[in-house]
Amino acid sequence: MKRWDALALGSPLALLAGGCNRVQSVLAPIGDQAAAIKRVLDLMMWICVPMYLLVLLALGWALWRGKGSGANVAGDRALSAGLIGFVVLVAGLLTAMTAASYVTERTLHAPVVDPVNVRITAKQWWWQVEYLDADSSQQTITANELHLPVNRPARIELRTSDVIHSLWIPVLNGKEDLIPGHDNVIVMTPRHTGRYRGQCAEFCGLQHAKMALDVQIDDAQAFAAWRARQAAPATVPITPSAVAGQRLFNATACALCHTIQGTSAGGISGPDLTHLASRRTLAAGALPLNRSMLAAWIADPQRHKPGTNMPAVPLGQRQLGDIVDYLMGLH
Ligand code: HEC
Ligand SMILES: [Cu+2]
Repeated sequence: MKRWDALALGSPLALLAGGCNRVQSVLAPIGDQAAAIKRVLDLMMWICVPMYLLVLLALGWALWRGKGSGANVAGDRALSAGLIGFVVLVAGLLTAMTAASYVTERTLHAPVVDPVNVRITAKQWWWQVEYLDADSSQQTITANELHLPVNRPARIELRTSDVIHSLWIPVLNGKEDLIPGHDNVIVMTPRHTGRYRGQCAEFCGLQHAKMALDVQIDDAQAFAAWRARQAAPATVPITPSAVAGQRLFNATACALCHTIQGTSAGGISGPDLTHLASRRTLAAGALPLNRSMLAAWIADPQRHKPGTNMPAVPLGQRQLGDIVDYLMGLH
């Protein structure tokens, strides 16, 4: 069945993709823009693969013919005519590919109606994701995860606060750079729900490879519910250990780098942790988010992501446990 699906996609390459995972594949687009890019790829494959074979055949024929006796005037004349035809064919096909690529580029940048407005700021080495809204109480901020509703365009402003990065969510669109002092915009219109993955596609330093983005496409209802949860202030801790954890968080260096909305923690050099426990990954996809991984991360960030801009803050076992209790309660 998979094989037939792949064939139906119409690309020789899609056959190969049949067996690969589809979370982060240009060959299995789930958005309008990525689908448009893939159509150009398909066209180029359908033109270039046969042309390549044709050239190889011609080469084989020339080698085989070269072994025979010398000139054959009538044959040479047919050969010239054939060559002229071939040149015209090549020029025509190249023009068709250029035109297709131009038209696709235009559609990728076509204006959109009623988009979800998001701003992604790349940092060494994580993504800050803001949901923009005319109503400032609905403006929310998260990190390393992008939630979008299906069948509605998202207009994403791209910024960076340090070096050049590049956002690449292959199932949704091509790459777009995030350049210091120059805002870019990328549009993505997802057509399928599910969990996908993006990553930084421009070498940006030590942990460039661990700069992933967890992408979740939901139906409109689930997306609205997620937005509403994100707009709520942080859960107030109740268990004694979580209460102690919050006190510690605010008393140590954590609060200097991290914001937790509705508390005195207001640092901005690290990811916003207001709804940390609702995420699925830690440190831009470097680790899955669960209790033990969170404890391991806080105890020694450099071990899991060498070079990361989060230092290890000295904590006793008990204190670490309290902070983890507090953070795991922030849904
Ligand atoms: C000097 C600033 C700084 C201090 C101090 C700091 N952090 Fe961080 N923290 C960061 C940065 C930067 C990142 C992003 C790291 C990355 O992904 O490369 C981060 C990431 C995290 C994450 C993962 C967030 C996510 O979205 O995946 C958690 C959880 C976290 N820090 C908790 C803490 C706790 C708890 C403390 C105190 C014990 C602390 N941090 C102290 C800067 C800091
Ligand atoms: Cu990067």
